[in-house]
Amino acid sequence: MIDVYFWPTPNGRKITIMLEECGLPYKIVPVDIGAGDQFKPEFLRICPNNRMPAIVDHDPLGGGEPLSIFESGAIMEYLAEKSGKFLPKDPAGKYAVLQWLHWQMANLGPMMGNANHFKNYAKNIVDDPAQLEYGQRRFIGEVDRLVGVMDTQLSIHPYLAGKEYSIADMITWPWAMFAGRLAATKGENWDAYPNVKRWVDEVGARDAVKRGQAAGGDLGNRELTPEEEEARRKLLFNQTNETVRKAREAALKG
Ligand SMILES: N[C@@H](CCC(=O)N[C@@H](CS)C(=O)NCC(=O)O)C(=O)O
Repeated sequence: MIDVYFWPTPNGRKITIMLEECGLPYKIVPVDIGAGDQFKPEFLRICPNNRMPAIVDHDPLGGGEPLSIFESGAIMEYLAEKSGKFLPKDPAGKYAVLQWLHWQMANLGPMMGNANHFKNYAKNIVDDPAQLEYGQRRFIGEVDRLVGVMDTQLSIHPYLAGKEYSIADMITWPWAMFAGRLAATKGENWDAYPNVKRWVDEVGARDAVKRGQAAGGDLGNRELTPEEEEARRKLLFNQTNETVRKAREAALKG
């Protein structure tokens, strides 16, 4: 059984989608990131970076003690190796997939996260409209460039790594499905990315993707009070060297 430390966000859903695709049994362990569960000692002992997702495999590849892994890219590689699915074994095929997987981890995910921050959250934090405007221009601009890179690739190939659906598609899809909304000033607009839209729809129509996307969907549904919203903002946007160091040191002592 694999425990998945999870909250229903794009990074969490990468893992439930992959687990559904490869049919490995799993159990969701909720990590309410708005309530501070990512700072609980039991979670920090698994994930030093106080970010979900993470997994603990109680029947790990190679046997032995339960294995814990954090960072969604590493988890996807592990699950592909364990199941023998969605990551070719020949070097050319394998690295065709891994280069796109790392592209998502280092580029699309962080840039979309920052674009979302400046578009939807920063107005409650930043007073200076010029700062807000610059943040939006910088990160939404970079998202536009990255989705353009994807769109060109998907105009040549059905999937990101070529002919075969792989973990590169699964890791990118939960973020890329928001590209039309993030790039548009209002509503949703896919005009600039028709090939990404074709792929978003095609991947989204897979039964396992639907199940992975729906998993844990009842978590995080509750409407927060203004006080809870304020506490959540403080928790998510005020983390420093000192706060994370103290929490992890306490976790390791406990
Ligand atoms: N690079 C990490 C990013 C994970 C990440 O950013 N997770 C967010 C939710 S999507 C989180 O746990 N945030 C908690 C916090 O900001 O304290 C991965 O891909 O696993």
